[in-house]
Amino acid sequence: MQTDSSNLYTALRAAFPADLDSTAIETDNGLFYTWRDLECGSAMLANFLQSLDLPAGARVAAQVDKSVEALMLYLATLRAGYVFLPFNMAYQSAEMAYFINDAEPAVVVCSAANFGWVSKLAFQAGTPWVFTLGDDRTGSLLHRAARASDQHSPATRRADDIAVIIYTSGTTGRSKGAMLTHGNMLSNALVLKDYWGWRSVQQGGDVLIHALPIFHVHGLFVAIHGALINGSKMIWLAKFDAKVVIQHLPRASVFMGVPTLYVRLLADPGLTAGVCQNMRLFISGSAPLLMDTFTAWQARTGHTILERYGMSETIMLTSNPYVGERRGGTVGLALPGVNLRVVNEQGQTVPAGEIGDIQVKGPNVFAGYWRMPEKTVQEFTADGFFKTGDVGQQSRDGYVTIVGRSKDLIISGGYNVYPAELESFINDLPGVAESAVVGVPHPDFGEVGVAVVVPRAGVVLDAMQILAQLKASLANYKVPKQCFVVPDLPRNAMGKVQKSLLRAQYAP
Ligand code: MCA
Ligand code: AMP
Repeated sequence: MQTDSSNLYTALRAAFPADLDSTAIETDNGLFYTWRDLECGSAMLANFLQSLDLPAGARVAAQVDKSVEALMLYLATLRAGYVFLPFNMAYQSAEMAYFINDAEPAVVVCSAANFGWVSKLAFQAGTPWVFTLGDDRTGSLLHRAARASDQHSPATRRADDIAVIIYTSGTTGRSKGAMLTHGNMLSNALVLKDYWGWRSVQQGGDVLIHALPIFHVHGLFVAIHGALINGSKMIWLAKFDAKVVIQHLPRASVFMGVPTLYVRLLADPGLTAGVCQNMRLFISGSAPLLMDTFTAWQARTGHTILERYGMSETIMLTSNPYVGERRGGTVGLALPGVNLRVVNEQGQTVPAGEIGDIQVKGPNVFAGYWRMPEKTVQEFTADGFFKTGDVGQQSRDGYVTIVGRSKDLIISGGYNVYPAELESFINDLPGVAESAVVGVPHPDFGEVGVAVVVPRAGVVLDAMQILAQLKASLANYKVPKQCFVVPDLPRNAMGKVQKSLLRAQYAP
């Protein structure tokens, strides 16, 4: 097959160090993977996927634990020219049923423990192939790929070909699959390579501590593309654990985390300036970093966290500078190539310092929502700007501050929780008249959900039972941390539930 540099894998591969036998990834359970392992392992998986004779544009879905082999599956999907769909392991059957029916993947890869229910859903939806992959190099996927060749030329792909679909829950109704292209991801990775001053192997190289999940933009694209396109080694942690991160900090130079990770690291007395002395850069994003965390980190480690802002639909949009002022409480400046504006309700750009809706345009902005052309049109302005749903302001010197969201969304420990999804589930429970879910501040997760539920006349509801029912059906991080049964919800003159009053009432 012909090679084409628009395939993202080709660009990542071109950045691998000359010494392919040097370590690319060191895991927290003592495994070492070389660059050659990444190249050959992903080649074998790509050859295996291609041997299945999948149709053009076939989707390969993965709901697996974090492992280097799961990363190879992602790289293999890029190489083979198919479309990758990563899913959170926390999703339960109703959530996965929706995604599988909507995306119609040709291949589903799941854990052996979930094979029973995932394969049933997949086969019902018409998926011909279901394989398993464990986090300990077990499972039918590796078994089947073991005899494939370890030589593979990336499939020809254009910059505007879809590489990945990331599902983001909807503020109303159904989850939407954001389609990201090879070009979206490559342009963003190249911008961040320069903007964050990644060091080439000749400059001594960088070492990234990878402690995030790999089914979201942050862990999969920002962190992994960042390391690969700079030929930088990763210290790969299966799960975030503050003690394990601190233990590895002296050998690392870059760390990326959601604010909860910084809060948890600060809570550990082992975090000192000494263990950070070889560190070059701490990056935070996915949720607002509190000023307290920003200043406490500076005081404890001597490092200023660099905060940046992005979305599944756009990858990274803004960043505080690597060289220059990292202004706490802001998400920095629009990245090179990103056209960002703050507009009022009429769609006019507001003067510096005024609050409005953030809209963006650039090579990083996604190609649209999977099979939702009308929704896609709604989310763009007539002149091609994407409406982020974030509300903010931009200072005279370009720094962006996010002050809120026009979308009803709770960001809890870096995961998005959509009140509409929870409310619809709760409203369907027997005896429930209506409900509202709001986000309240939380010292560890930043924000968590609280459910406020009104029973039907004459019904006595048990708040704990409501939470148990949610837990039995939905991903655990979505479950509100508290539930209150009340006689009615506060409404304004238009009859709309006043969530701001509930937030104030139920904040701790
Ligand atoms: C776990 N729990 C949570 C969360 N995580 N509750 C609320 N919010 C959460 N984020 C609950 C579980 O339901 C469980 O409760 C209990 O905590 C323990 O679960 P466990 O999985 O052991 O928790 P953990 O290992 O301590 O996980 C916390 C975490 C994790 C490390 C902060 O949530 C995490 O990795 N967050 C990062 C998410 C991320 O990568 N986001 C990037 C999105 P119970 O026992 O009661 O069930 S990408 C993005 O937003 C963009 C575009 C961007 O800008 O980056
Ligand atoms: P997602 O749907 O997971 O892509 O989440 C994207 C949303 O996360 C954005 O629209 C913002 O609301 C939020 N977000 C990402 N980074 C930051 C940040 N640094 N500060 C505040 N909010 C952020």
